[in-house]
Amino acid sequence: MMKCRKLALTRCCLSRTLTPCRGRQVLCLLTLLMASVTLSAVALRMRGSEAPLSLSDFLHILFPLELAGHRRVPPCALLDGNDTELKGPIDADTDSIPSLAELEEWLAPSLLPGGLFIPRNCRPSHKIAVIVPFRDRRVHLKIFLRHMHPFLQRQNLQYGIFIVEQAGDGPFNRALLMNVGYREALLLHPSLDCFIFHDVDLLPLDDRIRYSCGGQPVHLSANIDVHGNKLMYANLFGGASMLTKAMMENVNGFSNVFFGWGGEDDDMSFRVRSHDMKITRYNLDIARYTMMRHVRENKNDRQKLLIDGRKRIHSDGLNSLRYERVRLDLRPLFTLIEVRINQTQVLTDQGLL
Ligand code: UD2
Ligand code: MN
Repeated sequence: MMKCRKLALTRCCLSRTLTPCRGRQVLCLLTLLMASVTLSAVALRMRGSEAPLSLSDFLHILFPLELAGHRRVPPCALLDGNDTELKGPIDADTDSIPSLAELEEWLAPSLLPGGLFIPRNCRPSHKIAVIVPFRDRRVHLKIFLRHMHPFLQRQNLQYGIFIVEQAGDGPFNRALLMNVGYREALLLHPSLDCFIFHDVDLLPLDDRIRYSCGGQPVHLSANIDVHGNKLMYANLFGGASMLTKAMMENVNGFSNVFFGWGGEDDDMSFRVRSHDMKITRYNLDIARYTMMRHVRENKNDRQKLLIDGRKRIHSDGLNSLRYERVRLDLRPLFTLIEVRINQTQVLTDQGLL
């Protein structure tokens, strides 16, 4: 019989007997465990989607398996202001617009399909999803990807970028798209545990802004140039913010009923603060962001939705999320999730129509 040593580990585990694996049984068992996690993910995925699984879906689901190769490396060092890798203030190029092809040629070799990154030299403490609500901002998206991939990789993070695009031309619903991103990213990668909800037009300007969850929710984009480099108001939670999976579950995610501009960030701010959590921030001299130019959306009166929202927390959110997924694509630099939202249905569900 061929020696297991000469076989790939997985083939070894799947061969008729484990005996020849000798000292490698533990590794074999670990691999089998990872395989079973993957199969559960496949099962979950099949239940959660209308479309049949494609090859790209399978590749996506293999993401957690990649972790098996990282068992023996040391944990990634906590990066702080003193780390030589992190230089403090950084520039952002918002003037030149790259083509997607040149970005892919430059960035894709370090990424897995779907824009996933796994550090090679250390075991990351979190698995992070950067969720970006999106529609009609292609120029911003290209500049965002050019800035964010190197930024996140300098922090040695395991991450994926998930672009959640709203189909059609109905009123944009940023918060519902965040819930979709959270749900779909977890279906693809059940081991994700830290979620960063990020506007596509915001670029961090300091390497010390760590994109890694802690014990409290973090409002990242505290100091934005177009907002006069000051925190606009104490409870602000819009722009870029970060929550663990447990925190998201605790507050039932975002509200789904905020169609059109504004209010959804304040509703989320209330959700976390009313669940014994405290919004934290980096110092203003670190939490610096630039916002790319865009036309201002029309403001809406959100007073009533916000006040009533306080009663809706546990009936309006992840547990009432409804959407139709029209596309799931593994692009080289990001995972694209396109969804159609039925505004009438969402509002009727909450007794708002
Ligand atoms: C502020 C908040 C934002 C959100 C919004 C109100 C900050 C820095 N930003 O952003 O988080 O609370 O107010 O809803 O506090 N988007 C598209 N296509 C659209 C419209 C929006 O892709 O047609 C996405 C995109 O990621 C954008 C984000 O939604 O960055 C927020 O929309 P915005 O940039 O138009 O709103 P803004 O800057 O007033
Ligand atoms: Mn904006």
